[in-house]
Amino acid sequence: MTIKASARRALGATLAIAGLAIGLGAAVPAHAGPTLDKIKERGVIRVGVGSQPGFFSPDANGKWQGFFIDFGRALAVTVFDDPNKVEFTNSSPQQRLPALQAGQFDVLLSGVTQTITRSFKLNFHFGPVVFYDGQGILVKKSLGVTKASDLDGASIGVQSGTTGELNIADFFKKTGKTYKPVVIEDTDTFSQALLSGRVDALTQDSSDLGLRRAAFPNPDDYVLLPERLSKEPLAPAVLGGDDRWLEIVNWTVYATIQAEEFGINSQNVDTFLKSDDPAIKRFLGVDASLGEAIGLDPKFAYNIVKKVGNYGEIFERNLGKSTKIGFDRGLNRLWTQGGLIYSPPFR
Ligand SMILES: N[C@@H](CCC(=O)N[C@@H](CS)C(=O)NCC(=O)O)C(=O)O
Repeated sequence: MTIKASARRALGATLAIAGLAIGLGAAVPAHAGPTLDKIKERGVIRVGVGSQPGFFSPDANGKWQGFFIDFGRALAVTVFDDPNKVEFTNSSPQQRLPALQAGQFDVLLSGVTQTITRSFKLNFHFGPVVFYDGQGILVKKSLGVTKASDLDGASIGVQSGTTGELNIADFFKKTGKTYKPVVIEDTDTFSQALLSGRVDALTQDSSDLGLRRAAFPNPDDYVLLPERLSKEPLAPAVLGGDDRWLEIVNWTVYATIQAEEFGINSQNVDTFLKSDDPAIKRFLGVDASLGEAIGLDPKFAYNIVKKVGNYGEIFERNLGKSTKIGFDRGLNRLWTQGGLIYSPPFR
């Protein structure tokens, strides 16, 4: 046997094995992952949330509404093509992290800040940031304080189990002034503490404070001080150890963002089904190759946009200028418009 012939034979064998592997790869369904298996068996996704109207709250009919709720519904569309196959449970900031660790939730969509401690000590993995926030301080106007660095000796309510506890302590260490922390777990008691005069101020994610202020009987008696004490990137949190579930959460959020980047929304999505743009064809599943490759319904992004909407619609409907909350998009604008909201490519 010549060297050439044996090399040719070896190459042939390699190609045959490679061909077999490719063939097998195409025939074997993508591995579902333990969380997805459990969810499919149960028939519903379990999501831990809070209770601030605008972010998450049941409406008069008991149906959950809000910015974070819509991402839970989008996840239910990815998994079941049904935005209602999701169960929301209110849990305090103190209780929700241990509850995720204990497996009571498949995901937290409760304004959880991504931090290194939560990644390493709690074994949480975070999906894409859905809301870039920062910690603020809400004071009674009658206190006469216009900036946080003027606060001295004030009693400040802080919610237990939140990043707010450390941030406010850090802040006063830096200013060299004093404050009296009043640590409160229950979210209604927290608001009540300011309304009743038990504390001079509340500190929390500024979005949370904005939502509370909007719900107060006399919002104009309270002012959100201009400083932001911290970075609070709010992201979905899942328990580490199930990459596939994390990727489903990731790409569900990205689908809402990518749709906004393409200018596709719940009202016009059907007109885009006729688009000649290959990227849009892949995104909407008109070209099914992408969905087949990732083991999801090729139309999962189409279904999300059609049934829940794109990121901008989710923001505007729950928090935007047309609502009584009236938040600016701010950092939560698309990257193409000066914000930080960005989707990796669907290819
Ligand atoms: N982002 C902070 C605070 C979490 C938090 O308190 N989130 C707010 C929503 S942004 C909340 O749950 N508020 C109480 C509630 O809605 O029940 C953290 O991760 O520790």
